[in-house]
Amino acid sequence: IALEQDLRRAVAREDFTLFFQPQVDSRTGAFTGAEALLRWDHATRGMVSPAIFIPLAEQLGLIGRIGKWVLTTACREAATWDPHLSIAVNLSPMQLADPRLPRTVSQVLAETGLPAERLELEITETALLANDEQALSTLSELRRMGVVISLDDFGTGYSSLSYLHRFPIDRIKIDRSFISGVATDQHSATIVRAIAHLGTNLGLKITAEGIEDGDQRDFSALYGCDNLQGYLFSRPLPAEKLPPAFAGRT
Ligand code: G
Ligand code: G
Ligand code: MN
Ligand code: NA
Repeated sequence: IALEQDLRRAVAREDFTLFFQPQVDSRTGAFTGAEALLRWDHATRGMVSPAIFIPLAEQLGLIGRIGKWVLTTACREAATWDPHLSIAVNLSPMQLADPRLPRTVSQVLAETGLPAERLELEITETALLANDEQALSTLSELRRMGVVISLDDFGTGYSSLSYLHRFPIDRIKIDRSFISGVATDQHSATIVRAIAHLGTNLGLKITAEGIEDGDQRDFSALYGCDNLQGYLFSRPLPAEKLPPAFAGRT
């Protein structure tokens, strides 16, 4: 299909941009960093969502190159920020399955000068389900390097609890489908409280995603989410539109 050819061309030309969505400390409101969100600005289709082209990129064997570009671009940008701020980068299941990932990450960190502690890699439960042994050894190695591992879209996958037990995970990101209902729907509120309680007691950090109003913010903060992300604070932005607090001191 046409999209396939376009994607091959886009990869060859590195026709992508990264947006950055700021995150804040739930107690102080200060920025803690941002999540990098990939965009493909297609000539006729407009912005194509990664939800559509990442699976295609995996199928076509293009994910390695796209992933490396995202990682390099995100780390290079974050290296210019205030050193308290971190960058979160999404990894697709196939990236996690690639045994070369730790080496790629360590090369990118060396090349960009970003300290490993400032890089957070977001993986999904699906990625863990798909490649158990490989994922375990890769995540352990990344962790040894000092990289932070977070479990994205938490609560929407399969047996979440066994993953928390089995894999070296530092943070969980509670999916926005639960956060959106915390003030209006008892079930959502109960689920968010339970996830935050469980995570905190397992020694994990918790991010609440998709915060759109003050009630969702207050609820998430009250029940132990240390980090908040959502349109209430900021939409995903091009690097040059990030707030002044992101500017490095040099
Ligand atoms: O930002 P947006 O709503 O378009 O993101 C849609 C989906 O694409 C989300 O699930 C997000 O995690 C994923 N995504 C965004 N950027 C990247 C990326 O750089 N790599 C991968 N693998 N997924 C991404
Ligand atoms: O799957 P992942 O969590 O990586 O995807 C993040 C996606 O959520 C991005 O596409 C981003 O644009 C979107 N997003 C971020 N904040 C909000 C929000 O407050 N509301 C909604 N509806 N979407 C959000
Ligand atoms: Mn994410
Ligand atoms: Na998510």
